[in-house]
Amino acid sequence: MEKTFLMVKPDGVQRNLIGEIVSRFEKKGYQLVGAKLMNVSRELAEKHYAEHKERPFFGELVDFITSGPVFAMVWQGNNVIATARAMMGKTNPLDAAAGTIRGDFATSVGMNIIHGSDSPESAEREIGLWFSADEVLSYEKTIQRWI
Ligand code: DAT
Ligand code: MG
Repeated sequence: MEKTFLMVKPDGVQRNLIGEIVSRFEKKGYQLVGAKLMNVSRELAEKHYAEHKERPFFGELVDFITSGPVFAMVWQGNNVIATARAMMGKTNPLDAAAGTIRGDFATSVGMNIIHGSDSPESAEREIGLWFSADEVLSYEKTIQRWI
């Protein structure tokens, strides 16, 4: 079953949006298989955002993601990587449609509430970076046959 890495960023944690965000993915029919509230080291932040290291905003991005606790998650389900991205909305919240997480809760690209893996390759890399194998669970939910 497809898995993705999602993270409520420090702004989302401070703004009490963990429950709202978890609820959206639960209600959609996705299954939470790993989760932890954690502080992020600069080393982990720099590895996570390595693809952006030449961008002018890289320093700010690392400062922001290490500025307070994040809620890191692994979610599982049908087409979860692309569908979670659609549920998040565009990177710039001002371009994100109403009804998406960024469209509903954010106004600045620097503080856009949530991260989600953008491809199967990044999902595999990011799950491996943020979670050890024993922190990602495999369990049955009887409701799954209705989804
Ligand atoms: P996404 O988070 O939608 O995958 P991304 O991978 O292009 O977007 O960028 C990672 C994060 O970097 C993004 O969530 C917010 C920040 N960011 C992107 N473009 C930015 C910009 N032009 N100015 C400031 N921060 C930016
Ligand atoms: Mg990205």
